[in-house]
Amino acid sequence: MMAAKLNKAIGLNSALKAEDFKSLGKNTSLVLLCHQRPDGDALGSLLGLGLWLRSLGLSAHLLCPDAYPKNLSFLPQSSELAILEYQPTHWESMIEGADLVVLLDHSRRDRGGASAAKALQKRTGPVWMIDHHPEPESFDKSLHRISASSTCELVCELLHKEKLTTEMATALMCGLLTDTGGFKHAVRSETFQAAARLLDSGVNYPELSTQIFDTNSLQSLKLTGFALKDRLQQHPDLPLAWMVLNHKDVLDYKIESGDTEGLVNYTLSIEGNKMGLLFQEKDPGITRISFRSKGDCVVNQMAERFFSGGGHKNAAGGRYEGTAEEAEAFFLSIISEQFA
Ligand SMILES: [Mn+2]
Repeated sequence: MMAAKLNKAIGLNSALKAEDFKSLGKNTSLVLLCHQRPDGDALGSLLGLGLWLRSLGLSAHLLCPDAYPKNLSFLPQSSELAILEYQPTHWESMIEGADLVVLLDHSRRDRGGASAAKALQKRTGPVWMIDHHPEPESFDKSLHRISASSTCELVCELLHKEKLTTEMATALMCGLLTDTGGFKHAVRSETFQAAARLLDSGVNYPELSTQIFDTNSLQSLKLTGFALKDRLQQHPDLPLAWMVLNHKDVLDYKIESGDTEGLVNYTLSIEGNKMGLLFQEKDPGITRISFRSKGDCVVNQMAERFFSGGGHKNAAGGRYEGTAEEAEAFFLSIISEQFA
């Protein structure tokens, strides 16, 4: 009885299957929604699942809360993605009134931004969810596994018996590649099984990997050089390195979102390190912090407890009200106990 109650509370008694989508009537109005500041996995799962639904003859709206990074606009059919914040009233009423809403790559109703959260709250119809982030809310149906590398891997699981076109497979491979940093972390055997199947569905892997990873601008590469030379610090006693980009750095290097993508990973590439951080003060007095870690070194709890953030065990984000240097000093004051 207890177990059944618990399962109901976390939505495990209603595992989402491909058949659930296939049994929808052709006139069903569907909205697929990813999380704010969408990344490769958010867009990949949105397009991968969305294109498959359309191949069934269903008309699915593929919705991002806000604009996606330019370097992902190569994804097949990305012009089909709608941006909620460009037409908030229209999309809020769509989220509220659609026959079915599916959340992708997030499992808490506030992760799609305030506008989507408001509409989801008013909504009385079903909401389904496919995601791999910890601590999901309850949904009418869901496919949720923290152990999965990516939401795209879960979409592959959902569609394991379905035929995938090259476009669907390319979108899904994008999520596998980006959420694992090029198959470097968070992988399990199912990840490679999914990747093998996507390759067999026609993905041009060298081209895709170039489009995803070889996208530095000259400016962002020079910023990387500066950050490595002048801003990278190693803790004297702990397996930990970090970089601080203050507001002056942001202005000097004209840092835009995307320019610092991947920068934090250098902190973990130092032999023996288990944790790495990047502090960035994009707006004066507000510092965003990226946390990365390896193995059993967990960062999402710290991000949540001290930096109003969250995320995965080994990759999280947060913020601090203060300059980058103040955020750094606060972090250093609390960090010893994390390694105690
Ligand atoms: Mn993801």
